Amino acid sequence: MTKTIASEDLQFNILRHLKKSLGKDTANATLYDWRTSLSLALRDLVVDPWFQSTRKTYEAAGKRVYYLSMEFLIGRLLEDVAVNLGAESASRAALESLGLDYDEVVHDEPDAALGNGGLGRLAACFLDSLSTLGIPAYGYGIRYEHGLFEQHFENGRQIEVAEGWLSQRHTWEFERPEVNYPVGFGGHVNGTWEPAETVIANAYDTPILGWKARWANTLRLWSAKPTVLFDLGSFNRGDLVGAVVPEALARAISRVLYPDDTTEAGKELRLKQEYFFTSASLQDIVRRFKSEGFDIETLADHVAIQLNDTHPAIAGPELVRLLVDENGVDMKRAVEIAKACLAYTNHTLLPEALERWDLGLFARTLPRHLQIIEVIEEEHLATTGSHVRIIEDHAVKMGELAFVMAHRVNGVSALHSELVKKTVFHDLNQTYPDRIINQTNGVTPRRWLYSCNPPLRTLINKTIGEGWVDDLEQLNRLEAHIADTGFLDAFMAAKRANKERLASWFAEKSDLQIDPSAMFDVQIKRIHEYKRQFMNILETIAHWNEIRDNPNGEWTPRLKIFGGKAAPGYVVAKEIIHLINDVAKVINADPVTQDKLKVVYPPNYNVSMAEILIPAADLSEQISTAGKEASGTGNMKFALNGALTIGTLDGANVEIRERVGAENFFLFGLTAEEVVERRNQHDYSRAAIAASPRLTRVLNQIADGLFSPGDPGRYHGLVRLLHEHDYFLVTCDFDGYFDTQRQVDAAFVDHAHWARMAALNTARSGWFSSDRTIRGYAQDIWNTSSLLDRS
Ligand code: NBG
Repeated sequence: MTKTIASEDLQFNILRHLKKSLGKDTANATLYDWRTSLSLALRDLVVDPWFQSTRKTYEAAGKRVYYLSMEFLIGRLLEDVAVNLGAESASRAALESLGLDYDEVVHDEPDAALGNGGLGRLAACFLDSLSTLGIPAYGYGIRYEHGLFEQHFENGRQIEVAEGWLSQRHTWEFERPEVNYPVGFGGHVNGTWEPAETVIANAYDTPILGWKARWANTLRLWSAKPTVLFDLGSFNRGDLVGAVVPEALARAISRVLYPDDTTEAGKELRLKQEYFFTSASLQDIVRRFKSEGFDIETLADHVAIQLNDTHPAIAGPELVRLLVDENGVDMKRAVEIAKACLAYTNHTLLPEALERWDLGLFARTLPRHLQIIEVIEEEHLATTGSHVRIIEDHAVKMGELAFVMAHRVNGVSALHSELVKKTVFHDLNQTYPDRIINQTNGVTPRRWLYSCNPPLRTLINKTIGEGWVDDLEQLNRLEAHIADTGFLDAFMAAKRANKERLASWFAEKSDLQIDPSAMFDVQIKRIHEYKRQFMNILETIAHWNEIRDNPNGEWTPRLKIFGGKAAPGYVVAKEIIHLINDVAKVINADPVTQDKLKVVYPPNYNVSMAEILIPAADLSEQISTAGKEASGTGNMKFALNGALTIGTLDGANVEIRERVGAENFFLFGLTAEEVVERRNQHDYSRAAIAASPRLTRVLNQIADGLFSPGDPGRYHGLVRLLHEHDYFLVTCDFDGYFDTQRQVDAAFVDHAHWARMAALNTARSGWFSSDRTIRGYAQDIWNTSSLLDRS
């Protein structure tokens, strides 16, 4: 149990850090100084639980989980730490007595945006749950100097600007100069591998504290350094630029996050990043294992390695290499041991996202690994009779490699796992029928309810106590209060408070006046054709048309909120962004629809923005083409915070609907099977457009330049795409979507009924905790358990 933290002590320590760690006095302290001092004062309190957890882990001599991920989309940490320490009110009070505002200080922290979207955020939620559950674990990744780019809008267009979170001191990390490993690239194999170049991976550790500070694990991120800091020879010859080249080349490896979530990067630097962090992590894992004196034969009894997508799939051959070349294990046995340690999570079925490396590039960069992969492939083909190759069409297929080298492969929602079996890994599933399992994603309730939604947290605590925070299924106890109008009123009052908070946030950022009683309809996620922000904005236009046709009708006021970034090279996604901004400009300026419809698209959506938007949402847009969204996790956050979903039968929407009840969910659209059938029909999109006067009208308006008056041709490409190659079936689902939105309108004005549906969404979302997900991984994949002493 945590000790109560007194605000006087905290204040003393804040002032001590201000003076001794930052060298500032109170008269000259900036917001940054105060935030850093508070962070350091709280960080001091994290160290003991962190050490205790490490000690317990060594004592137990059991298994550790190693979560290898190219991405950790963490967001801010200060509030997280304060909450887990139980030091939120003490921090508030300490700052207040210093004349400072806690919320302002907390919001000064830049997001650690070391990820693109769902996959990276899931990794962050998993770290939180591993610590809350007391499962000994390390997260391993890359300490990117520049995280996900900052998004700006210039005349409605997305502009990318480099992000610089490390330009300030990152208070939460501890540099470990003594923990470093060489990572080689290129060269030749003459019996042993002689790499042509080597960089150094240097560790930085961030403690990850669990709920009530009962346990803390470590996130270890690697930074690339050169073996020789400065080429003095070049310098002495007068070549100043040449002298810094080795350093620049080495550092390039951890310089920047690839800003793409679903298309293959295919670049040499990306392959180097993947190998860089995987190799450093595995060297670290083997070193730790050996330091405990265990026999290398027992590696899998102590080490569970989870591959977050194929990005670290090189772990298979790398672990074999370490066992064979550096620990004298026989090749066949090394492959067996590696398989027993490794498991792989698939996060997407999109063919363009399945990593394949050009064989020539791969052979040049990792010649020893290519040899090992040949051995792995040969053994796989010979022992199983399978025809699925790892090396094919002059490429190394990382999905197949990860699959073959894993003892378990999992999808991230029930539907997705079934589709993994039927599609991408159909043949491998026949060969290894027990290997694919499902672990439906989850989200951490600490960040995604407790911290981000204080009004609702307070109401829930008052109604059922605080046990739900680390046992989220307890939320079902709220159901006993569903018939109580007092409870429902309080529930909607909490929602209203969040909407008002958001309205003032908008007022601060722009001159837009928002009416908090309008329905807040939110779609926030990466911009992608399959996620169909395009369909959402088309429906918005159609709705606007109908209001204009009948301005005195009974319209339910709506605020359409969009948020999200497009990959810099994804042309269509960027056009969709531009269109949304252009449409917003026209609609928001229309006096006829003024108080009925508004469209906002705040730039630079990130974790912190999600924390303001989600609690304020009435309606959650989860409208992907069925079969394309592996799971979704935003969908869970919305339901948990009492938003109703409008969505397709895709990803985890299916399970959300099952749990919250079909009557509390707005369903529309083709199913995954129907999507496949429809694509086989001749000219399906033209037929759908012709059958929908509403859609035809909207597309004509766009094509006529109604939203781009000075540049009428601006969206001809987008409109043509829908006619000729509507791969994501926007046209086919449009009418169903429009009609369902009108049902939402009607439901929203029945306040009592809406309140009941919203509260039931919260009450029945407990299963979507990442604690439940991690328990599933621990039991079905890792075979490990909690070391928490619950007494
Ligand atoms: C994403 C899927 C989401 C899923 C997250 C986490 C990638 C490659 N995939 O549907 O698109 O929720 O992974 O599993 O980012």
